[in-house]
Amino acid sequence: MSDNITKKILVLGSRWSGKSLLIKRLEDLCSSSKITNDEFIYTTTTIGKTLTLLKYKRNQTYELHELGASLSSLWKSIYTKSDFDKIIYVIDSTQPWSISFILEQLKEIFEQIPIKSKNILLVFNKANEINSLNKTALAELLDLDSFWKGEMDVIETNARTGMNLSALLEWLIR
Ligand SMILES: Nc1nc2c(ncn2[C@@H]2O[C@H](COP(=O)(O)OP(=O)(O)OP(=O)(O)O)[C@@H](O)[C@H]2O)c(=O)[nH]1
Ligand SMILES: [Mg+2]
Repeated sequence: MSDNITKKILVLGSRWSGKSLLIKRLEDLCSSSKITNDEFIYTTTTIGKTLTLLKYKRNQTYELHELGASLSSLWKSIYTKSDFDKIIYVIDSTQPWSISFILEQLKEIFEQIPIKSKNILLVFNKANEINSLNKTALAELLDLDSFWKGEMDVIETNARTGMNLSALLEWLIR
């Protein structure tokens, strides 16, 4: 008999970066009733925190705790109260002007949450949109190589088209 595994995942990131849509996509990927590609999935701004349980195979449960960006001033009081196995930080690739703020936020999170950088995933969402920056350009703007010595994983996704969603799920379950 195999042991049941439950992992707690914190999902953070800038406003409208696509956290809720990515979570819905992951839920769909793990369920048997698949959303068709042309089906539009609606999300609304997350106020406070949402918890989504992702069931993978028969014995694995992933608790996805999304903290909405509209109340980011309260994040610290929420995330310092619990322990998390992994963090997914979602960045909107079409908004390079918000990168300096994101960098400051990431440094703060890293100082306040005791977690190894290999358990943090940066998701460059809205990739392949007409006005998006690519992975190389965003990694440079975020100074990833010198600040985190390239230890943090990065995945480019598009929650609308479903691009790289399986790579995101693989990172989660590994
Ligand atoms: N074009 C495009 N739109 C996206 C993508 N991902 C999300 N969106 C859209 O961006 C908007 C915000 O998405 P949400 O998932 O609600 O964003 P969020 O990060 O949860 O936002 P908060 O809860 O306010 O922090 C919605 O209109 C989504 O449909 C993407 O990859 N491409
Ligand atoms: Mg949301």
